Amino acid sequence: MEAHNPPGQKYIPNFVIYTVLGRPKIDIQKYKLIIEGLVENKLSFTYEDLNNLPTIRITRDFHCVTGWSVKDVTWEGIPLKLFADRSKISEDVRWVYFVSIDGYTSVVSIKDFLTPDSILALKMNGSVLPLEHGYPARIIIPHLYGWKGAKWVYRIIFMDKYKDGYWEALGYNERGRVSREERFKGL
Ligand SMILES: Nc1nc2c(c(=O)[nH]1)N[C@H]1C(S)=C(S)[C@@H](COP(=O)(O)O)O[C@H]1N2
Ligand SMILES: [Mo]
Repeated sequence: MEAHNPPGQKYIPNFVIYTVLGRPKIDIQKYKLIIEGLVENKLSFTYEDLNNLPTIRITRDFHCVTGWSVKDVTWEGIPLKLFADRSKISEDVRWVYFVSIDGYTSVVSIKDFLTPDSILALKMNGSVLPLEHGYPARIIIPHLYGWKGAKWVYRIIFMDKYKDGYWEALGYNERGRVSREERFKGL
């Protein structure tokens, strides 16, 4: 889909599955997505609730910061902006922090979060998101490196101050934009 291959990336046919903290067990009856932080309304969604929200479908290349990319992955999910709108985020919000069931965390700027093709993905390539790719729900922000896309996400926290997630604490970049090769901190 993209006009140019991004700098420093090589295309491979299939995803490498990353589970730095293991593959969690999911009890879908108990699953809840919590929207909190600097919001007027704290929100909670069951998996059924999520499946009743409006979705968009996007096809984008996927880029891991370690140098591999996969062409034309199709995702279907809820625009992340919907969660910001419905919870009424404060105008002081600058960063958004994701917490996953496996204990993984990541952080993105509010600007990247509110991009029209930033989604909470429920489907991948036409099927319900496979467990290893983040079922029941994962973050997909196609213009950022893959590590920002928390799988098995269950808390979305709006913040004024920046806070490191898992990879950011190990030296990876705050923004993580692919086009600018924002791989590491201190650029
Ligand atoms: N919860 C969780 N989310 C995660 C990861 C992880 O280890 N745990 N790895 C990240 C990294 S580094 C990448 S590149 C993508 C890979 O997505 P995939 O495992 O669906 O291929 O997931 C991201 N989200
Ligand atoms: Mo990655």
